[in-house]
Amino acid sequence: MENIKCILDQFKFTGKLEDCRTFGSGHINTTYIATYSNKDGVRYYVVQKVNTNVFKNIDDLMDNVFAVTSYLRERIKENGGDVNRETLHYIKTVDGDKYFRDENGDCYRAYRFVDRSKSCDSVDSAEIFEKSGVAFGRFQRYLADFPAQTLKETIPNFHNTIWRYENEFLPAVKNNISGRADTCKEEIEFIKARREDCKKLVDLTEEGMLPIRVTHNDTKLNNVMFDEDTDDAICVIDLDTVMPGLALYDFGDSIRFGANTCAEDEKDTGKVKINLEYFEAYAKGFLSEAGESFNQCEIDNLAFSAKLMTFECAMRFLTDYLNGDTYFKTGYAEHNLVRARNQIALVADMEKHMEEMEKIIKSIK
Ligand code: ADP
Ligand code: GN1
Ligand code: MG
Repeated sequence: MENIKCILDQFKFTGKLEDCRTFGSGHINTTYIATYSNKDGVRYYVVQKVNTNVFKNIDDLMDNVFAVTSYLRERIKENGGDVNRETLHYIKTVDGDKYFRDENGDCYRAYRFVDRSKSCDSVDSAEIFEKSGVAFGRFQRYLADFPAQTLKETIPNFHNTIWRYENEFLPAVKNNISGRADTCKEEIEFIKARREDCKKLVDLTEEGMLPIRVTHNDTKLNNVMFDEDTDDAICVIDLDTVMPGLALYDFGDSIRFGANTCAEDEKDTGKVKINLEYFEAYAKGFLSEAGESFNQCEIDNLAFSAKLMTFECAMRFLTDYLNGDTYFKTGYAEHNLVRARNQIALVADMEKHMEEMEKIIKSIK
């Protein structure tokens, strides 16, 4: 705790430090929960070391998250919500900065732990998943009039799937830095066979068919906090990739993670399937909040977006495996390959069930 204490001292926390430990299962940042006590009881704070390999410009990133959270606070107030629990509340450093950079160049930021909340790494029921859909849909609706041009692109081309294919995946295969290309020939071919899919949403956007909106872009289930008692989804977190994007990215990425019958890194790919009941539940929740403003092209591509976001993630995991695991946190040597195989199995199962997925979307009004 000694090392992290020097970091904690840089923030305006109140009370006496009781405990600080790592927390959560995100693949990018390193998250700590710090416990402070005072005469009224205990208070928890979240402190994060931001991944500067992934996010190159931390000033831009923190400007984005401060701007988005203060805008959201106004929307929540207007709608009679609880501003303390329904969006992140960042805490400035003792010097009044939005984050602290230490002598090694590592960057830390802090916010309040959302009171009486929990996060979930897997979906236990259709109801819970529907609730997360409501939260992400509402997030998009609340940000509908946010001045998108003021947001910095924290990761350029984040969901530009064809760009990732041409500029990241193909070079990774060609350069084979890790020497692992021989161990994943089938997976490489699976991705190559679907090159045309990579362009579809980018092309529709360029043709003016899909509107650019302010989107979250990383809508996996553990990026929303649930109420400990009621299981209501109360607060969308992990705002580092809030950028101009497509509503379809947010929809598709949630399905990729939450409507998989298995964890994203289940090794037995025979168990990996799309859960259509969960797919329907999420679509209902998400569309009940965000759907009113959607055009027909957005509606028509919801099912496809689930497949595309899963495909993109498969390609990103495989790319990272080929590059020698430099992007995602991994727990063991083959972790990225296991994740890529899992996501490939899910794409294959979605392809089998695409007609049913389309039908489900049509049935939702
Ligand atoms: P990463 O980019 O690594 O995914 P996140 O911002 O999603 O980082 O944080 C990782 C985990 O930490 C979350 O999944 C959640 O469990 C926990 N967490 C983050 N922020 C909060 C918060 N304000 N209150 C409670 N838990 C949080
Ligand atoms: C990362 O940060 P986290 O764990 O919520 C990644 C997402 C991937 C996801 C795969 C900034 O999300 O894009 O879909 O892992 N975030 C970033 O689980 O790259
Ligand atoms: Mg996260």
